[in-house]
Amino acid sequence: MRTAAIVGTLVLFLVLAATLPLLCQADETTPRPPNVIVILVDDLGAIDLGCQGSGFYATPHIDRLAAAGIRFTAGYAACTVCSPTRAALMTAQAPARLHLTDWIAGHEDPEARLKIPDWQKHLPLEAVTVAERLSEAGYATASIGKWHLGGAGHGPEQQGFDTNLAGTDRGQPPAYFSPYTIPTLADGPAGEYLTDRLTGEAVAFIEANRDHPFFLYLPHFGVHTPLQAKPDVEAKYVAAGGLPDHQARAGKPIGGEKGFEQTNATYAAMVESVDDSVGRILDTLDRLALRDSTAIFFTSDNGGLLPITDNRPLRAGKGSAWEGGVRVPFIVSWPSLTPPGTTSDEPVITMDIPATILDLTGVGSEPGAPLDGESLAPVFRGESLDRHALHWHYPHYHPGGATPHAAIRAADWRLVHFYEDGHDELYNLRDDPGEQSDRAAAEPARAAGMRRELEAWLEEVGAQFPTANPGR
Ligand SMILES: [Ca+2]
Repeated sequence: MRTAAIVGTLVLFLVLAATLPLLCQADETTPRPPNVIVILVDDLGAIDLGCQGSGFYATPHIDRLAAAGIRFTAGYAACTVCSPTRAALMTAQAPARLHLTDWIAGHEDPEARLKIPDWQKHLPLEAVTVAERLSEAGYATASIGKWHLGGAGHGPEQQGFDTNLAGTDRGQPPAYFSPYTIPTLADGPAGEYLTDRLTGEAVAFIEANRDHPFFLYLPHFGVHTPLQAKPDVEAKYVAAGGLPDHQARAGKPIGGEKGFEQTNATYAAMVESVDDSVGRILDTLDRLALRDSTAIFFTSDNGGLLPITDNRPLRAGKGSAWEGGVRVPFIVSWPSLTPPGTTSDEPVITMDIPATILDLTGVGSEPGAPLDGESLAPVFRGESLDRHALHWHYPHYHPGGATPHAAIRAADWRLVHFYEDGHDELYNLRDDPGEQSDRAAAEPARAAGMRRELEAWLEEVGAQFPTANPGR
């Protein structure tokens, strides 16, 4: 008891010692540390925003956010499915390094040609998250929305978040209208809409911490299935020529102004509700005079799901080996650092978000922990990153048809290696963003070089590989 009290006092002292220098910055001599907001939309496709080229979905508030900062035109998710990208966002480490390489709980096919590795089905408690680093530095932290990195005992509360609302091991909500029956979120009034509710909780968290540095992680369930939208919003898109979800799949696509077949009015309304959320967050920051002291990151965890949305000109969508599976919107607004209204074609990836946060808040990463992301600070200054390539590794089968593969992007080139038969495909994304013309045979030296670079990276991060399936 006495020992516990002494230890407790010591811990309290250490926490205060670690926290005070940061909190003391809140006086008149130094600006307080920036607040950080990360808005992660689930399954939002690369072309699903007005500022990204959608002619059908209306996203004025996200477009406003982009106009206030940098929009990356070659933004990538760390994986083609949910959980690995979320793990990468929390840790700044690649899914291949974490061995968390598929959506939890994943998909097994005993008849498949290859046997998938014994992968990690929750984010290990030893992993040091950006929330833990910020929390140790004195930030108030909240995760409001989808977690999908493990259940009880492996939730946001165990990974540095003071508050967890709606986060569970589940990858989608049972329902978008209350009663939600999400164990970590009290139901609201009947008919309340989940995206609005999470936004309200986020606004309340910002208001409660207006005088204290905060980290708000807002991983919306929208726009993941089940497709359920507010009827009045959906009606607007029906009036604009779209079709409700139950009709859209069988209906004739109308095509947007750029020929995109984004016609699902239910999905469009779900996107608009997320856009409304961003608008309310921005309005709250303006109202509390916090906009200039708050950094905002906006992205998606994987590409858009076909045929609900359309990722063209990119090939395919969520769960695939192609650009449509991993290209996502990627926007950063860090007042005083990101020049307003700019775009960058620097290829960037999920892990860059925590790396940037840890760098620019001054908090820093856990000593000794490998970082697979880069701080985007040089890009904010108009420079390029000193990085040769981005990498992906998916040693799994996806119900949508993808087979185990890995990929690398260097400059304009992207090589995809398929584990079943060992063949490579090579695409020049500048000439061929839709990955229609495989150049592997025409450029064997380039393909071999990129393959070697990919293999070296997989070895460096300790990736797990699929093996021959003895049961087949
Ligand atoms: Ca997802």
